[in-house]
Amino acid sequence: MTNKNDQAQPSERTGITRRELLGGSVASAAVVGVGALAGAAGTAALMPNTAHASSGDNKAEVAPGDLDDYYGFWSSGQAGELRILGIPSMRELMRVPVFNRCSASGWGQTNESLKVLTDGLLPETKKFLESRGGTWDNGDLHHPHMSFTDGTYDGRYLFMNDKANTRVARVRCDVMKCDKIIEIPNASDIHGLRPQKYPRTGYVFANGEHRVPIPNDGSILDEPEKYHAIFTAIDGDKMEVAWQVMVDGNLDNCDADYQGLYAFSTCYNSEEGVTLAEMTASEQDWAIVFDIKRIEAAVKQGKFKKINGVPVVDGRKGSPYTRYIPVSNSPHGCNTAPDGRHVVINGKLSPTVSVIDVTKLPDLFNDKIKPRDAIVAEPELGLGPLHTAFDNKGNAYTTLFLDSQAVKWNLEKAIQAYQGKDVNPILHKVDVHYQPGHNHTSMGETKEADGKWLVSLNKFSKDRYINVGPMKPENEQLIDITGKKMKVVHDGPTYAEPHDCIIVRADIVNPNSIWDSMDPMWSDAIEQAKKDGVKLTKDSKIIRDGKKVRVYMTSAAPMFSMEKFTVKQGDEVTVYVSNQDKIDDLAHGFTIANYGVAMEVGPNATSSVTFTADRPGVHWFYCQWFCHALHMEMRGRMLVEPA
Ligand code: RUQ
Ligand code: CUA
Repeated sequence: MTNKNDQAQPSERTGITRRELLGGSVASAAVVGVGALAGAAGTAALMPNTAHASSGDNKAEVAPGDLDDYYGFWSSGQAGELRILGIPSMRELMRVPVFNRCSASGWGQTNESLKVLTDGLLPETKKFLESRGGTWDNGDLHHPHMSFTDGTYDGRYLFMNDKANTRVARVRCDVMKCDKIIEIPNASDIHGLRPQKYPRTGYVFANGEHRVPIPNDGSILDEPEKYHAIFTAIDGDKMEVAWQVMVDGNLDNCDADYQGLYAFSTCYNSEEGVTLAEMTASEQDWAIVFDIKRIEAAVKQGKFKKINGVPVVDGRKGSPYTRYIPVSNSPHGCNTAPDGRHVVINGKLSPTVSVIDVTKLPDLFNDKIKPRDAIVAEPELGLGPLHTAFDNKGNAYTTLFLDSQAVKWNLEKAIQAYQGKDVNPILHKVDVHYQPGHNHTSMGETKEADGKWLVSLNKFSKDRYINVGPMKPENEQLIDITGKKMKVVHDGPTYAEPHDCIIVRADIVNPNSIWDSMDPMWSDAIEQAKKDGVKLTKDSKIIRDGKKVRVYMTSAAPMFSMEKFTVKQGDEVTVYVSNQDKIDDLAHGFTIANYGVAMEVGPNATSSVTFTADRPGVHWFYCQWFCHALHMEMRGRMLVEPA
């Protein structure tokens, strides 16, 4: 195979090539996956891509008042939140705080959110955080993915990883709030995350990226040969670790098959080094295949070590539970195609992607074929292939980080080319701006992929927007893929730093417009009110319990049910606010001036906050959601008597 698809022309704006700008390390690092070509000195460009060919009848414009066809669920990296966008308008609709603190909603301050943020932490982390306010304030959210039933999204939950503090979170799609966060033991830094597609989720697969000693308690330090990476299957219903697999190398991204039999992870650093040079020394790394049934059987038969309370199966090379398929050095994205059969492993440092055929896997696990025999295609697509998305016509769309392009290619043609036929699998390339990482097609990771839209999540926006200073937004481009050629139709700036997104048909997502007043999110409040003889959603009452004071009030526009309450300096005060407005979009808030207290109270919801009243005086509390013509008057006083 030759390298005929490379783009090496200089940019009109800078006069240097994209490759010179960002590809410095590639010529040396590009590696021969089998059948691929090292180095990347390009020949002529295959296709010009500045002219946008006309494409299908997809309409990107959504007029004022019109609704989008899809929900986009976006991650936000170290911003720690989940974002909801409308597609195709690319309008940002909502932010759902998850690993971050949010001063608008009180996430990280309300008792309800603190419970979610702390309940699932490991004992040693709880101890570590004791002197640091009890919770993590940051998280690095990369991969938001919806729960599946029978190969497609089912609208129940969204699951997402925290790379920074080794956690996995779940967002309830009925209310679009995070209801569970668990810390994953034994692993370090959860990166790749995907739900089981079939028969349902089921498991949420999560890759521990970095290799660490187990246990990581200081007894082993600078002995990297004793470090391990851990693959985790979480029970998505209970949000508990079901089992773990110890592996060789570092785990990067993962995906699940459409049969409920296998999961896949890209695995770099087979060298098991700790420096950049060591990690990229060898020419090959792996795609690891996990045999779910064998692992489940091993767990049943007790063939595991219990470490930190969870079963850990030894899946290192040579074990019956895994197979290590050699691919070129440092693969990155891992994407199962909607045909239910193919899995694309993205080369990153190699210009190729490797395609695994899942029908070969039973033979592979029974040692009837060699690992490389599970590969059925390895097309060379361009420089820096990171992630691949799919349409419903057998085509794949891969981001080329170094080339700043999206490449459309055909799976069947790539398979034929691998068999030696003279066909070019590449159908089209389009410039994106700039350096794309993830991409995603509408419904593209489900069997209902519809081939309408592709979003390219570009890491750099550079000159695409008016200058906002040294830090620029990322640039998320919407691409119409209904025609033969891809067409970029919209630029969407985003704040740091979405890695990944999914695009879900709107009819699948049906959130409620108001809360159920007895929602389990505030089960502690419901219980406490019961003990205090208070009707949570109706009563206004102050309960004094030694130094603890519980203030129960309701809100109904434009009033709180209490115009004042009195506490003593030094009291530990908990305020419960139950919003009685059972009306769409009628949220209230509760802020206490000069006390650092602020929280949202959604329609028919209860929120509570606990603080020490250590500042005597008159403190107004007020509603911070503009709820009524008399919103400014929606307030009252907290009187704190000096000690
Ligand atoms: S990763 S740019 Cu964190 Cu999903 Cu690939
Ligand atoms: Cu209630 Cu403003």
